[in-house]
Amino acid sequence: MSDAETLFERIIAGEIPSEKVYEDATTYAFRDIAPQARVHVLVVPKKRYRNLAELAAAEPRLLADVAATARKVAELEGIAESGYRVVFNTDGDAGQTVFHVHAHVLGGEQLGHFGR
Ligand code: DGP
Repeated sequence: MSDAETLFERIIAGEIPSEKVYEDATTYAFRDIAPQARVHVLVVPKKRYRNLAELAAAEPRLLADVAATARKVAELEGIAESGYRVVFNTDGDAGQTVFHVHAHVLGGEQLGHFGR
């Protein structure tokens, strides 16, 4: 992977503004700029991996941190009881656009079934 900073590294560093929802030592959560549901928050590990597969293989404990932050975001946003969706778009057919692994936390309304 190139050493060039990704968009999300610049957001984590505060070089690009974002609407922070939660932050801890290893993860950062902020609102998606183009929300696809009433609640749409992105959770990123501060350390960059390209996608879920690379994160899971290299640092499963950091993946667990991302999952814990997704749960924390759901609690903070008041959707933990009503239900929510967590999505990791991974490479081409999934339409991943930012190659710094991130979980989409979606909810706050009845979500349509996903697929094509
Ligand atoms: P993906 O397609 O899974 O790689 O998701 C990337 C998401 O990042 C997409 O839903 C839009 C969001 N996004 C892109 N640029 C920005 C930005 O500058 N700020 C914020 N908050 N979100 C962004």
